Amino acid sequence: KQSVKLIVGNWKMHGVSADVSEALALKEGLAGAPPSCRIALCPPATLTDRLRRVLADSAVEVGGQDCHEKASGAFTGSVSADMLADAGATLVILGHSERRAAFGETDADVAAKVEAAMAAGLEPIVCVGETLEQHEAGQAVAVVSAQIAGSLPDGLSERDFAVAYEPVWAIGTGLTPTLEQIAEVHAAIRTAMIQRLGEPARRAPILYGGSVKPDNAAEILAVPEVGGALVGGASLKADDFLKIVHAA
Ligand code: G2H
Repeated sequence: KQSVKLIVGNWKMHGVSADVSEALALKEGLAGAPPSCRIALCPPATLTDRLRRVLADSAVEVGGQDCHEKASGAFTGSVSADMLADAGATLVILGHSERRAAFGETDADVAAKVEAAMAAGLEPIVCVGETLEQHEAGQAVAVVSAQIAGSLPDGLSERDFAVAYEPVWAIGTGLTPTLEQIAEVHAAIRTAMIQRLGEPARRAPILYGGSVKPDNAAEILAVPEVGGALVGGASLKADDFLKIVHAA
């Protein structure tokens, strides 16, 4: 095992105060065996502060799932990067395919949000991925390369950040690409990152996301250029998430 993997749980729009018990169980589960990876949970924004308190004396970080591109203002219903940071977040997922598809976020929107995250001192996790139609047309590399070129703002390589490759057709479906496909797309993403930001972009981990489960995590995390995992459904239960953490 080479570098430290980054394992991020994305709770999506799941989680009320009772689910804080899962974060507590995660902390307790890690107490006996300190993990060799970096771990974060990204709950709905309403639980950011609660999880930060519960996880205070553990190594588990808390992150956001999205942020507005402005720090504050008349944007009813939105949450800014500064607000997430104020509530204890250290990272923020940006450009998730559900945001791109359901909320119409473009690469330019994502780049603006990444800049807001950088200004707030949050580490952005920038998501890219092709749809099933694009996958079947053999366009995965072209699609993610274009998303990287458009979604990563200038100056990002001077900061800590991560990219997540999430094939849209693998999200919440139980389907995953072959290990060879993951390796090919991750290598292409690395090339696109370096073309966009230069050599320093080599440091940023590229996470894989899309139906990561306890039984496939170890083989996916062993693929070259897979620097971690972005885990949705399997991050909601501490037992499953712990198994993935221990596979890293
Ligand atoms: C992909 C992933 C988490 P799941 O969206 O970001 O979700 O693991 O449920 O496929």
